[in-house]
Amino acid sequence: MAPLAVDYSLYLVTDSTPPILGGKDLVAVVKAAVEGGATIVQYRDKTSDTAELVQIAKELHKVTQAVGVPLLINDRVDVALAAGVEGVHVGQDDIDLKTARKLLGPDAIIGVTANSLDEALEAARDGADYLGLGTVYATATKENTKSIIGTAGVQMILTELAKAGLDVKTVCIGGVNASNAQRILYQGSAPQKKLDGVAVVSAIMASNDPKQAAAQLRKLVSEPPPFA
Ligand code: TZP
Ligand code: MG
Repeated sequence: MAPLAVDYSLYLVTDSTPPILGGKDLVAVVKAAVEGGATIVQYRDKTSDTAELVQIAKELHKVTQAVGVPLLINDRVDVALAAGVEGVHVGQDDIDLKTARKLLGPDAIIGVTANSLDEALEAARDGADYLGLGTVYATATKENTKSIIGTAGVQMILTELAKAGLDVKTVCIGGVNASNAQRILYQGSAPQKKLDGVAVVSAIMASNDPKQAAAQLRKLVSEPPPFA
């Protein structure tokens, strides 16, 4: 299991594609984001080749290590091992969780995408450190998202995980931004956070001021919404 101290509250997932990153520099954006308040980072890159992935992951790791923020790699256990980062995030079509754990060891942070209750229960039982629940809201950032589960779907999965006595961290992803982050995180019944964090791509990566965007989101996820 991952170290207890992992803070999932503002989880940044990177995107290097022009519609999101624009002409900005990936490493500079991640540096600004972690300085602004992102608490954990996933390097997600579906286009670079393996050598490039390892090279970029090492550059990102320098930036995240400087502020004590964990770096995970999307999909690729081999890249995570080569770059010496803290963990991976795998989807349902990637390497299975048990194999990833065997390769990375007990201290690695391993997260799994869960789109349904069954996927969430299985990943939690198999020892995922956290679940990425979603897609919460429709988003232009990822094509072919399996299904939109909404906050009701997230709430249902959280309730069933608790009933099953499964202690796993949770974040949700898909269409999260400064206008809805608090509501999603606290699910309308503050002061208790219902999820451990929110994961965002465009809300930070597409911003012209990623440091400020991260700082604003961090502030929002760190306090209950005023209507609660
Ligand atoms: N997985 C489910 S939705 C998504 C991923 C990687 C993209 C979320 O992007 P955004 O810009 O935060 O809506
Ligand atoms: Mg994947």
